[in-house]
Amino acid sequence: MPLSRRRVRQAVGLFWLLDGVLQAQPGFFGPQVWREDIAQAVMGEPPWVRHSIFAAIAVIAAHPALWNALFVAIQLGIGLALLTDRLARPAIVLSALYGFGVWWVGEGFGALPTGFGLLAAGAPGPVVLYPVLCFLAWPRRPGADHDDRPRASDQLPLGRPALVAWGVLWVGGSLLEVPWVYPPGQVLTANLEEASIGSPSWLVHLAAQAGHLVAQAPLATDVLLAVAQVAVGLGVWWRPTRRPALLLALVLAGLFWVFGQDFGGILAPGGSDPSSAPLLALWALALWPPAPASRPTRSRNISSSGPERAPKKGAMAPTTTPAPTPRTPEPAGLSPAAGRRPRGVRLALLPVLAAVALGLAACSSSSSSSKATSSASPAAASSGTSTGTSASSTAPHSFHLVIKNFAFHPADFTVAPGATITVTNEDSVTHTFTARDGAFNTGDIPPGHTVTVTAPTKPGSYPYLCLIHQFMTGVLTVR
Ligand SMILES: [Cu+2]
Repeated sequence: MPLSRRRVRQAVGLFWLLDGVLQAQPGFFGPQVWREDIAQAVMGEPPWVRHSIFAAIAVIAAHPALWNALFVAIQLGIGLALLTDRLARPAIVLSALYGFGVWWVGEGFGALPTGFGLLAAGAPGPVVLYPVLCFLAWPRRPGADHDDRPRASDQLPLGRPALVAWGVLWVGGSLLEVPWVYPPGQVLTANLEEASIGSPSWLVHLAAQAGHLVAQAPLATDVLLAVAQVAVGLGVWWRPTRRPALLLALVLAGLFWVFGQDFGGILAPGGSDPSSAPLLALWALALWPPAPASRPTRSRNISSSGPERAPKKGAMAPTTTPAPTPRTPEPAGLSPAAGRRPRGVRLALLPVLAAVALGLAACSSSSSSSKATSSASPAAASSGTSTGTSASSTAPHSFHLVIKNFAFHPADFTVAPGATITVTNEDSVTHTFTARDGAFNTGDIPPGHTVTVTAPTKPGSYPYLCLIHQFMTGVLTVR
């Protein structure tokens, strides 16, 4: 099972080849895809990110065929170099530079600045994971590590840095589950919906089902996901929990791939990579420890109970076992007998404690954030583009509502009975403007479209939402 460093690099090379092939789809050689798809990448990003992306896209869209041919060549080149192990080092450096560019321009830094990034949805982005994995599997001497698989179960396949990076990735990912900005579960549901756009109908259906499930218990889902990610990130540090943690990582990667990433959209035209979940799985396999020798040797308990040390060449302790074993001698500290380590157990509890703490933090922060959102609504109203909510007693007979960055602007507003409400969708995904009691409904408003509805004639308060993204809510008052 354990992968050598070379195998890890080759696997990443295969991903680069796949991406290169996907990048060669006819659409990418025209300007349209760049303008449309990339507009999605800038959604909700801070201004400087948006501007830089638009500037870069303008350059690419001016000569799309030329640029895309270059991109295809770079990706195939990196893939071939890694796969054949020739020029692996320059290829890794190039992949980091190119990957950073894609991460910036193509992915808006994995949507991390928007508050919509989730490990489940592909954050921080495959183009980040490719180079990171390759640097962790950096060739020691050109061509020298053809088979450097770790053989003893206390050896770390990619060394300790891989564990550190893994922990940062997963524990960091758990922080993204904390409802900092949006109420619990909403970022997840929004991502589920969005990932499935343009995918085959069975996948859209599956994502919708998952979305409904999350909507039933949003906070519990967030907490559960956060706890699982912390367990994955920290569990690999202790030998007894390493395999379960990696197994959990594989399960999560599978769920992420299907529900959060929709296979990276490669089932639909225009998909340019299989997203990050396969990389998470590859990484988990690369960390997988070799099977412990089955012989119950009473070896000395030398190895530390805490985080393990990177393998050393001569680390094997001279055994005092009377009968010398015929095959490979077993390194110290990995027999079942050595498994009783009180301190190790206590340390292994850390991820659980951290998870509980995180869960509590999530709870408290969610309750405060839901308050914050409701009070934030009036503030959002100021950005409304309308004759709108003035304090005057005469409510307007026409009103312009704008949908932008997955929110209604303004969220709460007042109109006269039977007023005309014009709704413009400035996002690059479809939204609706729908009363919870069905008093009005625009139906689907495609990106860039404007739709008009008539306000109810009966005065009162009408809570409304977007049927597709049910966290998008507001209240229409008729008086
Ligand atoms: Cu919507």
